[in-house]
Amino acid sequence: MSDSTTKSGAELLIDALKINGIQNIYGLVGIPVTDLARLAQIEGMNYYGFRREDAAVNAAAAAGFITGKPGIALTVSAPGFLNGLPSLAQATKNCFPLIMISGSSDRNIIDLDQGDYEGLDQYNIAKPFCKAAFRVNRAEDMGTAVARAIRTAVSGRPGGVYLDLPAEAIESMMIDDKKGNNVYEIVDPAPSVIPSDESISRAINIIKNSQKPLVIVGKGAASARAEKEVKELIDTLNVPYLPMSMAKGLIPDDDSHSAAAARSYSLKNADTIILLGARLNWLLSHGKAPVFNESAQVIQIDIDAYEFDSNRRIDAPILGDMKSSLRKLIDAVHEQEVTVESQWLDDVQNVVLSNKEKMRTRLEAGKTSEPLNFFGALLPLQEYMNEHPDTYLVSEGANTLDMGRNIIDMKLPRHRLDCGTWGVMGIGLGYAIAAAVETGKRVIALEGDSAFGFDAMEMETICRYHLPVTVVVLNNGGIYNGTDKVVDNQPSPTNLDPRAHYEYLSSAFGGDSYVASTYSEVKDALVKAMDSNNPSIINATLNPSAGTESGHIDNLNAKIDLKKA
Ligand code: OXT
Ligand code: ADP
Ligand code: MG
Repeated sequence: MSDSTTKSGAELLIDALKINGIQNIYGLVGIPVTDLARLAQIEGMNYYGFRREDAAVNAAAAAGFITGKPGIALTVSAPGFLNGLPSLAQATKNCFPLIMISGSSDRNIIDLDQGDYEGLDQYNIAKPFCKAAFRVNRAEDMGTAVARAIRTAVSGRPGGVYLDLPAEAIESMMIDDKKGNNVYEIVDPAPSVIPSDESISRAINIIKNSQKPLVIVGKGAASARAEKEVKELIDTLNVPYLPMSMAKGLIPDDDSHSAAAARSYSLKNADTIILLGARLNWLLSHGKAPVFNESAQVIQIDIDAYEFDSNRRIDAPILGDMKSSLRKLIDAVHEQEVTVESQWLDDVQNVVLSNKEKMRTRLEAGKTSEPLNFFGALLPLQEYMNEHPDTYLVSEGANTLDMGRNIIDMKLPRHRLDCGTWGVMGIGLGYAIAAAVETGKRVIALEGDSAFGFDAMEMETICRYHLPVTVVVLNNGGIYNGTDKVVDNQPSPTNLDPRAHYEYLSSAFGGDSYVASTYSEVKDALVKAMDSNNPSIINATLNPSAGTESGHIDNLNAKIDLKKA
């Protein structure tokens, strides 16, 4: 232990996190980081212990998205580090600010490959999967390492940072002469990036000549906390917008400018696309025909110039942070009195109304559908979220994800988290835990039965901390559905057991359990579960034939003629 004039690397790490306003650590301990986690608690931080590192790192990533400060994850060396690595990569892909800290073996043993306990060259392995990796070899560098990690995670395009802590650095001591320990609060961790006047003028000229502009709002605008500016731009121009899934709620989904229910129509017919913090990746069909109009002009605001021209020509790139860029663009719209014909919004609204009417009919039929289908199971969630918009919603699965996204309206920013840019299963419970911990609000984790299986053991974590999380499992007995049959002597690759009692996983750890097989039962269970504030699982048993291959993205499957085989 240190005396009053010396400090260990561990103490300096905790001091540096605390002085920068970081309160929570999500992790899984063992050699060499157990005492580090204990010390964090003694020093007044909150430590949340998980059952697998990927869930802990996912939780930290979600904490980063929700709070705008980097979430902190802690793992042990080699296997713990490797379990956490996919989530570090995902956070980086999703542009979520995160610092994954892993204990590691000492450099001299690793470099000579002398067979240390859980020895692995983690620092070099992590590099391709994150924005930056740093290794701290001396206690006196701890403050600098934390400063660099925080600044890298949150500035520019946010992302994951890896911090490698050899055991020696954790326990090594330095004289704490206050002035020299390098632990300090970072000044302006994510500085504003103001776009150039030329880039704004270019965009304004395009909007002036446009009859049918469509704004696409992505999770970059949500990360930037630019909801006020996004709404102001859309209201001022009076144009439709399409929210990407984690941008839902930035403007309430029931806003009359929303084109979410006229997705194909608005993308195909827009003559100008204004991209706000959304990449033209697979989720937006790479900006290409037939989904997009090839001759549409594209304006793109992004903090990372790397994104411009990634998939198609960007006619007006605006490099800047979202809030500053939108402020300048909106001011220019006002100054130059730019207006857009309202006919375009009317046309989009007509398609929205017609599609919503079709959806309403399906939902109404779902109320009485037995066995239960997705519409009947999701309608109670729509109704609940309409009444309690401050509830956080985490979602994953294929049909569960796609239908839930279309059916459940969001009204508040950053309240929806889902499987993101990679479409990854296994984020659900980690994200739900972080949402509950960071906000103190109630959380629904809406899970396909396959998706739930990836991190179901975190139900114990939820129960141990008594978090107000209700997991709703839409159990159709399979990946996509439960009726696939390929050969007689084996379950199909997509089969799961439709009789599985997922709800037992809650009662096993002291939480509440519900089974529901009709609309009314799901509705009753959800109200009871949410009112109780207890951890709970609702096992909603659906018709095993409900659900289609890959949900809405079957077009991405590699198809083989199975009959020929
Ligand atoms: O305009 P048109 O006519 O086109 O209509 C559109 C909208 O206008 C309209 N709409 C509405 N109408 C009326 N009212 C309302 N409110 C409304 N809103 C919209 O509806 C249509 C469709 O709209 P949408 O959805 O916006 O448009 P579209 O074209 O679908 O959008 C395209 C996308 C790409 C933007 C969208 O689909 C999207 O965001 N998709 C995300 C897809 C995704 O990420 N999927 C997850 C991965 S799938 C697969 O990979 C899975 N795996 C493999 C695996 C993974 N992923 N990870 C790991 C670690 N290992 C393995 C597995 C194992 S999924 C999976 C498990 C699946 O089984 P589960 O049991 O968990 O789940 P179930 O499927 O439920 O059984
Ligand atoms: P979605 O999946 O919702 O379409 P993406 O994750 O593909 O969104 O895109 C998010 C984009 O937002 C990234 O290109 C990222 O660089 C950008 N971004 C992130 N934060 C900011 C910010 N503060 N200002 C501007 N752009 C941002
Ligand atoms: Mg399923």
